[in-house]
Amino acid sequence: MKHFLILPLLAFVLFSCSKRTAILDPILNPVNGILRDLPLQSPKSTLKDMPFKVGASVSAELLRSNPEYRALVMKEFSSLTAENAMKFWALHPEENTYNWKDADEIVDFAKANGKRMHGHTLNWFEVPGWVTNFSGDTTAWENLMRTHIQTVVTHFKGRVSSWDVVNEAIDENGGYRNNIWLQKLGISYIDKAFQYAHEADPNALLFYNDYGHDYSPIKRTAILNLVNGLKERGVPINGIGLQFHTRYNQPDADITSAITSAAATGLLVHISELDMTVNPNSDKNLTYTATLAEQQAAKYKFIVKTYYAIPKAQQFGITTWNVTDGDSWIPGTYNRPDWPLPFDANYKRKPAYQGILDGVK
Ligand code: 9MR
Repeated sequence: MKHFLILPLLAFVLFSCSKRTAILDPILNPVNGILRDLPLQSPKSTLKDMPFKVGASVSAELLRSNPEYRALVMKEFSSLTAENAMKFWALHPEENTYNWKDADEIVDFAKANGKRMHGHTLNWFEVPGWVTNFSGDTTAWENLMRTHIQTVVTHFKGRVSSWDVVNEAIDENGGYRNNIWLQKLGISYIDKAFQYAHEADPNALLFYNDYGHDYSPIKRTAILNLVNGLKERGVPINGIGLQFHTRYNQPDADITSAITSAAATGLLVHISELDMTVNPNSDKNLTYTATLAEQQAAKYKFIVKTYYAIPKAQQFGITTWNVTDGDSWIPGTYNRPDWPLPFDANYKRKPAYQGILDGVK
């Protein structure tokens, strides 16, 4: 009789030990060493339960083909941005061809799962070849820009509630970025892009989105001057997107300056593309230690805490750029190992995840 009891007990003890070892022993984790799935603060709390929207940029292809990715996105986030599917080259690859498939799939997914959908982006320097090769006078260029913006905004009207209208119009020295729109239309292209978007959907919230607030005071000042000028001229702008492709060792004071100065515009503030390199020097042999992961978590926490201190009415939300370390754009773009996000490549929560939750404690 006794061994009927002992066997299950033994199995349970062995099972518990093996789980514990797997969690604590970095060598047994096949992917990134120290990563582990954190227990949640309470069984039900996820990023969806934060006091403001928490989103991620997503890929249509991964949502379609990867059930774990899809389940994680469903479970954790309350807002989505298309990583690439709404870019000019994705939606409008030829002059008379629009390709809505990927973007519509993401928007349908967001709607079916009760998530806010943020649009990215109506105007950017990255354009398809047909735009680069387009020839025409100022009116023809205005028409091209208006047609694109209004066709896209109209297509998603009522389904996409906010847009990054103009993306990255300021260069590293604080001047206007020398892109095709500046060359063909002059600086008024920025005002016009907002006006065209507003005409097509007066209910959509319109954002100016850029990077560098956290590490470049010159760029930050130029961006704030730009958005304050838009406001003063009565251009329909509702918010400012701080991309925040930041670093685990960016000084706290820089982060505070970036967030509080954006809030001082009175606009909605969206931390729109948050990720955090732990390998800013591109060390090809770097490993992700527990210390590095904890430092990263502390910086995530500081960002969230600082954001949570701005007026509630301006808290549009925080969006991470990509979902996990496995789909981050950073390792491929910079050809280096990196672990920038709150989830590891196995879809498990990292210390950075807990850092985000702790930021609003
Ligand atoms: O993550 C995006 C990557 O997959 C694309 O190849 C790249 C070029 O379109 O854009 C990346 O996203 C960028 C975003 O659209 C604007 N801010 C910087 C982001 C990272 O480069």
